[in-house]
Amino acid sequence: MTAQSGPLWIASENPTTAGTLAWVKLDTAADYERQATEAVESFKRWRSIPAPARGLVVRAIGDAFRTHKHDLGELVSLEVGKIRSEGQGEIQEIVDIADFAVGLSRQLPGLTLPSERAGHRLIEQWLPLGVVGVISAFNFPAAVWAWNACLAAVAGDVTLWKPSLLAPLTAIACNRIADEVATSMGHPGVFRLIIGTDTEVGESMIADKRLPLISATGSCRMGKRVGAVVAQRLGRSLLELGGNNACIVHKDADLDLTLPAIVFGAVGTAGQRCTTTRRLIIHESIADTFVQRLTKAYQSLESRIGDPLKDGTLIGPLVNAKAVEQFEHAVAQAKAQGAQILAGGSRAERSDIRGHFVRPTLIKAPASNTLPIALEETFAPILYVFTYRELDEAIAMQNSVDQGLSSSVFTESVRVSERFLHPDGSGSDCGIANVNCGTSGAEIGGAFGGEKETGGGRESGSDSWKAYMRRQTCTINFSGKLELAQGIRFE
Ligand code: UN1
Repeated sequence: MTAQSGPLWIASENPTTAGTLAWVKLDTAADYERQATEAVESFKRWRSIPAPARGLVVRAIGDAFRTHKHDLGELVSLEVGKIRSEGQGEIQEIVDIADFAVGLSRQLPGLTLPSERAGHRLIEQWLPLGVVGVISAFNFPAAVWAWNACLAAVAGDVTLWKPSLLAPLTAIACNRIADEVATSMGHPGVFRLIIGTDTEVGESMIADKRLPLISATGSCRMGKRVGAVVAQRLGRSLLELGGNNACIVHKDADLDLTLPAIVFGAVGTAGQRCTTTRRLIIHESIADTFVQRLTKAYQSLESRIGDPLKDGTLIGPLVNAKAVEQFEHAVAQAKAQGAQILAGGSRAERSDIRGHFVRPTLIKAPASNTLPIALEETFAPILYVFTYRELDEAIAMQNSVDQGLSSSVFTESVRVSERFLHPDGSGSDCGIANVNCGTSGAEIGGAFGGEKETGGGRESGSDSWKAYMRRQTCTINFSGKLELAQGIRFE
């Protein structure tokens, strides 16, 4: 960040080259104030548009993202270092959630409940909520905004988006597309962007009573601050925070399927997804052979580190120099705590690469299974390996971290899988629990989020839309006389 004369500017860096892509002017607290005031007025107009008509606007936005998928995907690759197919996948996730929201716009349901009083109707209706503040992280610089913005738009809300300062160009491009489509259809101001620091803009936003909902994605530390400030004003927050996700591999697992699932989960997006697989908990009887295969796979990945936009690359850079330092810190801690580095463990140093690259890293925990660093979420491609004897022990290990986002078990046994998903809640304690597929790469159709320090929020599919609306319970008396509930007489 630099203070040139006048406003503050930030550089958007290309993590592949460590060079600057562009300079972006930061918004100030005064800019925030203006945006928030205008947003409230935009909301009053937008909420009066019928939901199916709002859905038509979101449909056109989805089409625009279909049209620009290639270019936007490349921009994501340039700005945060995702490999080409993952950059494209990110924009596909926008198209998917737009489609979902369009369908929803014609079926936002209410409820009719039986009244205890004759001649009365008891219903619930869902109403637009207001201006939604969206705080997003660098690792899904477009899709997570769209999860919020598309649902908010069909719900009748206006979105005020504060993106990560590590990915401002992606945010400018995406918001401009949505805003231009909506404006061309007669609805300016529904999609808003504010690019600023946490202190200048973030703090104003989370303390602002005009924003009934703050939806924030990022670190647990950030979420605790957002949650506390929003709770202080009795606002609503939707938090999607860190994960420390594990795969349990049972002795009867189909290892040919398990291996690529774990490799993608652990090293995909260079280990920078909230859903990245960070811990492998494997049955001791198969641990040696499987870990050998995994080590080989990790070694073969070394030649696939490089420019994310080049064909054949599987591992792009970490987002910045600080992320590389955190990676190195975690590896040093693991060594000091008695773990063994099986693959990787250092920066990727090759004459043809200059940016923030590290080697995919496999670390075996000491025989005691005690490895404090593995309880922390390090946003890097580090997979810690633990072993177990009894399934209950594995489930307890998987649940032993502060976060509760995603989890999975690999098994051919219905008993094992049902134990993991037990309806009494004694299995996985995460918001996402999969069988025979990895911890990352969720579809938009399900609710996305997790428990404990992951924050408890749910975004994207299923009934997550409810967070963006307010519920109203209505009792309508058509009996012609007044009757009180609970049989109360007041004469
Ligand atoms: C995130 O890392 O914040 O399930 C979101 C996944 C993606 C979304 C991840 N669809 O890995």
